[in-house]
Amino acid sequence: MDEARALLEAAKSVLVLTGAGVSAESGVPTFRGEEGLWKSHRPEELATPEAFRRDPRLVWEWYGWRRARVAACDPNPGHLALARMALTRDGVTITTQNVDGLHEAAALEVARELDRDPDPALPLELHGSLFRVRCTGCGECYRDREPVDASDPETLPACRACGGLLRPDVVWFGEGLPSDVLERSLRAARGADLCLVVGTSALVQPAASLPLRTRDGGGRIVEVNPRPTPLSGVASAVLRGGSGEVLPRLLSGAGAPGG
Ligand code: BJW
Ligand code: ZN
Repeated sequence: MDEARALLEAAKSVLVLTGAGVSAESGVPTFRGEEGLWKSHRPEELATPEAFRRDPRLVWEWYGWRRARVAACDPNPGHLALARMALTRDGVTITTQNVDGLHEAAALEVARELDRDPDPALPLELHGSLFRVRCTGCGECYRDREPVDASDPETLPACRACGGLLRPDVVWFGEGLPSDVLERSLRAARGADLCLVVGTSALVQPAASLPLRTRDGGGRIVEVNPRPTPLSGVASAVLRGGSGEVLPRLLSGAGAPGG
């Protein structure tokens, strides 16, 4: 903890990379591991464009269920501590693999409390959002939090512009990440003195290689995760524990400008 704090205090620019584990203490299931979402659903059945083409009803059933579950969750002390850091010191970028919107909710909550603009704490969403849809016909993309009726192919969400079938605006296996978001994340990773990696198994590319960009540029890596990952061996400090408990301790007093 002392080593991690010192690295954080010395850093002028910090990239925070988060994964499903940062939302675990909010009640959002992770993907892999004992309680993971993949336990009951094989990824190749549900999180690929082929699966959606084959059975859009099944895929929407899963996403509808996840939307409803996430909509009932709130940011936890880990999200709030990250948002507070991003709003009270310069040079912090949060980039997330999560599609649950909880970093954004935390940014809005802390910005309101501090009477600031939430922008510096809004995350770059590498894998899209559960609460955005994209039309498979005309490409229109918009925010949408409506409950999904996936009981029948006829009731699936339809585009307000052309009536075409909508899909969740998330990134499935084999699809490219949104290029602007990826580009900004890569730039932030290359320029960071410190990459704080929180709650990701670091198995899914290209997100998992962002911390290595920081290291290749001479920066350091700090990991927060109860379990080892492929990044643990290259991290300068590893904090084993849940991020809802570890981050508030790590980041208390991290509001001072870096340097
Ligand atoms: C806690 C905790 C607590 C628990 N506190 N922590 C290079 C090499 C090999 C393969 C590839 C490669 N490049 C691309 C690939 C293929 C593929 C890939 O990476 N495959 C690997 C699995 C081998 N990548 C892709 O296909 C990507 N696309 C791509 O690269 O396209 C290239 C291209 C270019 C040009 C044209 C076309 C293509 C896309 C990847 C998309 C991933 N999508 C998903 C689904 C998103 C939508 C949805 O949510 O449904 O994203 S998969 C899923 O995994 C989801 C997650 O964001 C992602 C990462 O998971 P994450 O967040 O790490 O969660 P878990 O569950 O794995 O881990 C949780 C962690 O939390 C654990 O470590 C716990 O210990 C910890 N934890 N409690 C802190 N309280
Ligand atoms: Zn359309």
